Amino acid sequence: MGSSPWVGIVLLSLAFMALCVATEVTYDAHSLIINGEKRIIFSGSVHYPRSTVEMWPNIIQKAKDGGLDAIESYVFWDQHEPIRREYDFPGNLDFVKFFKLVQEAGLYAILRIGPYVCAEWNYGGFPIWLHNMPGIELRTDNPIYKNEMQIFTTEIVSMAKEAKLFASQGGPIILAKIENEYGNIMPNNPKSPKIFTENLTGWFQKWGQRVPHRSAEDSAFSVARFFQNGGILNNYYMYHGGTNFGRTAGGPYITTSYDYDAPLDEYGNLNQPKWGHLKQFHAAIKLGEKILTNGTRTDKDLGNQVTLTTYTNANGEIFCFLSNINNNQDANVDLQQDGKYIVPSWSVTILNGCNKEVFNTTKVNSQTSIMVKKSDDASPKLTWVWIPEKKKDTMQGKGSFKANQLLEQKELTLDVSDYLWYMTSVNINDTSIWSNATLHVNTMGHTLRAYVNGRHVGYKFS
Ligand SMILES: *[C@@H]1O[C@H](CO)[C@@H](O)[C@H](O)[C@H]1NC(C)=O
Ligand SMILES: *[C@@H]1O[C@H](CO)[C@@H](O)[C@H](O)[C@H]1NC(C)=O
Ligand SMILES: *[C@@H]1O[C@H](CO)[C@@H](O)[C@H](O)[C@H]1NC(C)=O
Ligand SMILES: *[C@@H]1O[C@H](CO)[C@@H](O)[C@H](O)[C@H]1NC(C)=O
Ligand SMILES: CC(=O)N[C@H]1CO[C@H](CO)[C@@H](O)[C@@H]1O
Repeated sequence: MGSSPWVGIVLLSLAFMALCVATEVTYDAHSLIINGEKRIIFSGSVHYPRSTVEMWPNIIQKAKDGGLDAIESYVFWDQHEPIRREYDFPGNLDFVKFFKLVQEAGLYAILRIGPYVCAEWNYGGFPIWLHNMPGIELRTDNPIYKNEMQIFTTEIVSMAKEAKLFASQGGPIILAKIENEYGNIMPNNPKSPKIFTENLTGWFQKWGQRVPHRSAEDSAFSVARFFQNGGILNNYYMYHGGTNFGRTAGGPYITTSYDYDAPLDEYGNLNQPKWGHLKQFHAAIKLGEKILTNGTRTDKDLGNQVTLTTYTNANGEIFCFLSNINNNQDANVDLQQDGKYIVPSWSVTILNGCNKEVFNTTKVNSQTSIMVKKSDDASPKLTWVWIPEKKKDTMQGKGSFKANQLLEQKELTLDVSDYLWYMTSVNINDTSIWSNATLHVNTMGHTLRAYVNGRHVGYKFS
């Protein structure tokens, strides 16, 4: 067959390109430019240690099906260097494998190295040995901290480079970020595009508090507002929240579930209608990608908190947003030859060509799923398991000892336990005083429980 060799050559060269070709990532004031194309990027946070390795391909695929272009994750220092200079990347800590799966699914990746990540993670991702280094001051211009930070960051970047994870090496990582939520330095650089790293899909859960919920409509509204205002990359925090395994939950009082009311629930199921509504929203915004990233914007105030935003490019193509941020009045907007629109209160309508309504944030067309939890009689019954506190480790192997003051708890417990018992004895002979005694404890601790003669007499939560 005459044509066979030709087909063979084409396939070979494509495979070669897929393996080796670098992705060029640059930017201007209004866009992220990937291989010369101005792009709008939808990204979602999925933290690899908050699910199992077995769950990763499914979560990543569902994120792609939901219209994401990229997956973002922090790197969790405390997990990777639990003991100083002893690095660990087994099982669901294998971030290289995670990012490779992201690439195999055809998605980009965003790497946020920290080393401080916050993330409702135990001690914000800092290892406890770091806290206990003499003379250290975290997240400041402190030589001890900076040295440790540099060594860890270099380790992570070297691993990513070795695995060819960066876009310049043909890998998926188009953006990388150092530090996190460093409050006093958020300068808005007019030369770089608007990137939102944490538009929240919900909120984290605390013990004893109601389950957080953010509606699909409100999530879509806030992200639509970001694109109306010139945004080009939105990262959902979280797209899949997952689970805080072991002692990884931050404090105080954050639960083991980190479901977050995210588009994918704790177990990786679609959280409908949020997942579907955002998917439709992504598709609507992508219709205007070329114009939004390479056009000029004008805002027209239509009164009563209603705004028409028009993007126009050099070819005269247009793309519009109609927003109504009035939270109790719907608006009737007449755009003359471009049509009449009802813009419900607290909503954004997207108009392709400025005359065709392709999406509005309040109209949820995707199905609502109702999860039914069934007991699985075929499998062995789940039972409660108790794990005793590691008392010996807790006291740095010292068991109990005497002190005449409250102690620095992280240093003493090495964070293997949240608790520390303080015991003292006082002889009070005058029973009239005893019947009305007050216990004063000056402490930064979050929780205090008091016992007198073995009886629980009270507690205080901060
Ligand atoms: C952006 O628009 C200009 C015209 O203003 C055009 O020459 C250029 O090719 C466009 N760039 C991209 C990346 O589409
Ligand atoms: C948006 O909402 C309005 C008012 O509820 C409705 O008339 C319109 O059909 C919706 N548009 C889309 C694209 O869902
Ligand atoms: C309280 O009583 C005990 C024994 O009855 C005695 O040894 C002690 O000195 C008394 N303490 C005070 C403060 O009176
Ligand atoms: C208990 O002590 C407080 C002050 O410490 C005082 O205000 C209160 O009246 C006392 N109550 C009784 C029943 O003695
Ligand atoms: C919860 C949250 O961060 N939402 C923000 C998402 O982006 C829009 C537009 O910038 C903000 O208005 C929201 O507050």
